[in-house]
Parts: sequence; C-alpha cells; structure tokens
Amino acid sequence: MKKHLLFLGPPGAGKGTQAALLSETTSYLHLSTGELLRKEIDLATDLGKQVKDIMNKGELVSDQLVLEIVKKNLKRDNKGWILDGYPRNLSQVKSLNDVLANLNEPLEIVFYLDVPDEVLIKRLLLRGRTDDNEETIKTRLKIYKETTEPLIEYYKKLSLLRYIDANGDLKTISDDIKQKMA
Ligand code: B4P
Repeated sequence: MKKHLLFLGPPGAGKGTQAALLSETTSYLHLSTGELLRKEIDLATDLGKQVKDIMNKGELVSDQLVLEIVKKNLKRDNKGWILDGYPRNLSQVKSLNDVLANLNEPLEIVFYLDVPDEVLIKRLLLRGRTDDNEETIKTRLKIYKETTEPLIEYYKKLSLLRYIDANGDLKTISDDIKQKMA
C-alpha cells in the first residue's frame, strides 16, 4: 500500500474530511496546513497573529511560513503521511520536492477531489467556520482556480494523479480512495 499521499482540490472538496478518515485506518500522519495554522491562531502565537487576518480574508499565507510548518511536521517519525492543503501553488510544489528529496520519501499518489462549485459553496456556508462567508469563499475559489488548479496538470504529467468524484456520500468516496491506493 502507498504511504506518501497528497490530497488536492478546491476549498470544501473534503480534503480534510477524507484525509482524517484515511489517517484513522492507516495511522499515517495527517498533515493539514490549514488545521495547523488555525491551531496557531487559537493559541494566539506570534505566527497565529501574523496569519489570522490573511486567513479570514480567504487569502493564502506566505509560502515561507507554511514551508516551516510542513518541514517541522514531516520530520516526525511516522508510518506514512497524508498532505492535506499543501502544496497550493507551484512555488510550494518546488519547496515540497526539495523537502521530500532530503527525506528520501517521494510522493506516491495525488488524489484530486473534484466537486462542482455550487456544491462547494453550499457545503462551506453550512460549515460556517470564520472564513466561511460568501465574500471569503469567492476569494478562496478564485485563488484556487488561479494558483492551485495548475497543480492538477503538473501531477498528471508525472502520472501521480488519481481522480476522485468527491460529490457523493463520505463512505463511497473513502472506499474509492482506498481502492485507488492499493
Ligand atoms: P484548509 O484548512 O485547507 O480548508 P479547505 O480547503 O477550506 O477545506 P477542505 O477541502 O479540507 O474541506 P473539508 O474536508 O473541511 O484551508 C483554509 C485556509 O488556510 C486557506 O484559505 C488558507 O488561508 C490557509 N492555508 C492552508 N494551507 C495553505 C497553504 N499551503 N498555503 C497558504 N495558505 C494555506 O470539508 C468542507 C465541509 O464539507 C465540511 O463541513 C465537511 O463536513 C463537508 N463535507 C466534506 N465531505 C463531504 C461530503 N462528501 N458530502 C457532504 N459534505 C461534505
């Protein structure tokens, strides 16, 4: 079974949800940059104070800050890892490639979770996190299309991409993911 995985997709596609489910059954490290950043905000650390307004506007925090978080966490001893929400642009892809080359742990699969925009918007408004309002969701979707979507083509060319129809019930989606991991 593959051990080094990445979840890619628009905001609200269920990357965090599916990565958490998979982490429970595999015991792989679930590394969500969004979750780690939100923790920093809750603890009111210096880093949290720096990123709070940026995240509440739906913008991306700086590549350098996110890279530090990823490096620190990937070094932890783990059976495998699931990257959720990182990388989000081509510069983060390059940094990740360097980190993984140093660890000698190449990426094995990229799951692309596809969900139509109107479903994403409904899900996020229902979730109601501080960054889940109409204005912010619009910004996040725009940034996703401009900066994150090109990663789909990048990983497709490397034959790492696996398509997941993520507009369905949780179990059907997680079964599909597990089947494509084998
Ligand atoms: P993230 O924390 O990554 O969150 P997300 O993209 O909004 O959501 P995700 O796709 O994980 O959806 P989820 O499972 O929660 O990003 C938040 C912010 O952090 C970014 O805007 C940015 O500011 C910052 N950030 C993070 N990483 C960064 C990086 N690398 N660089 C720069 N900035 C970064 O699901 C959404 C909702 O749908 C939930 O309520 C869930 O219950 C529901 N749901 C999930 N699957 C469903 C299904 N199958 N059916 C119905 N509902 C479902």
